[in-house]
Amino acid sequence: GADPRAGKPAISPQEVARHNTADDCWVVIDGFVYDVTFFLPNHPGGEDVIRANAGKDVSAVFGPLHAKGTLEKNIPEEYQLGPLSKPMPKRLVAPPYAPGESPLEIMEKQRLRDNMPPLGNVLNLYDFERLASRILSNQAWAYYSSGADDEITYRENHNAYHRIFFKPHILVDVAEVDLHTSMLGKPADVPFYVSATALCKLGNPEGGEMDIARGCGATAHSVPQMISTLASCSLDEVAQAKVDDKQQQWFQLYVNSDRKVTRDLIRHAEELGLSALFVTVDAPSLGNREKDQKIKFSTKSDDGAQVMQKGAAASGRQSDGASKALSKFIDPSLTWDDIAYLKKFTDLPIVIKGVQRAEDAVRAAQMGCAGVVLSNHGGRQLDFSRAPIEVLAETMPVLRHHGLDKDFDVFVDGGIRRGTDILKALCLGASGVGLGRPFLYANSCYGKEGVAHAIDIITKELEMSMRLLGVSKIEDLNPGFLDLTSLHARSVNVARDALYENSYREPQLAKFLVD
Ligand code: 173
Repeated sequence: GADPRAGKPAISPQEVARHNTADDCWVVIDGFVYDVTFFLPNHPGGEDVIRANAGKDVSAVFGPLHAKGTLEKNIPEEYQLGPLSKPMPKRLVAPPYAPGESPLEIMEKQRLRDNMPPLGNVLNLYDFERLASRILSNQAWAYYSSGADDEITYRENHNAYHRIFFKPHILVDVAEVDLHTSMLGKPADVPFYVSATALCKLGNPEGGEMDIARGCGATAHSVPQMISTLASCSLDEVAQAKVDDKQQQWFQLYVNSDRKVTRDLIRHAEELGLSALFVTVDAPSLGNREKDQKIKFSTKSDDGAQVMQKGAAASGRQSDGASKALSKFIDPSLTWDDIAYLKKFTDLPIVIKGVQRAEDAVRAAQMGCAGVVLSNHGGRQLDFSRAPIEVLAETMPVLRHHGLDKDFDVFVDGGIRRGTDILKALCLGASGVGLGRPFLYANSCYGKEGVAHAIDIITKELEMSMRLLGVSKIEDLNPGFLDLTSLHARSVNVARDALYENSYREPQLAKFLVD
């Protein structure tokens, strides 16, 4: 239909600037003026952030946290006032949200961004992570990197891979190594996918999730992309960013307390050709991520000293932050009955994401789900959840015992950084593995080229490791290639993983104002 906003008269910056109070609050977003006065109490992220920017151009604050179409959906037409006649003066343009960062630090990050090493110098996934830790805004780094509580599970997810060793076969013809497999009944070039992560625009404000779609289709191997319910690009934008038709996109679903919203979302995903529904079940409430919370109420003075912000933020009211605000719609009363309902509602294959014990995988298989993701949400939900690779070793024999391992895909995600990690999961019976953060970091540092390079890195690592293991086809992998003696011995000593540990940032303790 016609754009209802077309033909509205232009509004001057001076006019916008006059409406700068909580009772009369206008803002500019991407060259258009909105009256958001009525909307203030309904803003999921709280009133304060809008009120603090009344009468200003807030595009840089708004952009990374809201998908396209958010305004049209939430602001009635009569409050979409009209185009801005000319740019707002600089003092009335809100800078990107940068808690805890001095102007000097922001400049330094920009300098680093302008001087990124050539992609050829990025040898492994840790390199992306290391670079990202230097150039991301404090907000993005805190949000992306954080795990729950003491981040024991976050680290255990990766460390558990250290407790598995290989038993290679020798003198096998590995001249050709074939990574082709199938996932959810469709052919797949490689046995891994980009897992869903919210808010990709925090790290890549221009490309967001669209650059992940572009990168996933840019290499010789097409890689499936799981798109988050909380993507910072709209589903349409990410679907349109696909490079070719054989590229798979899946939808990660958070079930909304308002089931109509969820039904509409699923229909929309179907219309856009998304080919599977991953229902996340491990986040009835958002985990306790303290790095993420801390950043919301800390700020740094120019000399670099951490100080607590005074006023509303220091009261702790805002310390929930954007992710907590965005998660309020997730239905904590979700049960297996809802899964049965979703199964009836859609013909898309349904995969339960966030399974942490064998019985639940069995139950998902018995009720006709297409698969499960053994996952603890990248260590961001329940701390002391077990590592997915350990859960996989427990689950596959149980599924086989019940005869439920055929036509049922078991995926794992969390802590995967190397081709050997993937290989271990495949040997244990995984149909494929998901990587989240590594792609966030690659996308944040280099956009779609970074995503494509990350895919190349993992693909090459996997291919080489298979060759050295003495296997030429995915289907020939089995647990017989693994020494699992230490898998459950969580305190076993193995060689220090310097690359991993060097890119791991320790959380900070509370500081006094005078520190
Ligand atoms: O892990 C997350 O951060 C996540 O899943 C989420 C959930 C709700 C809002 C934002 C992010």
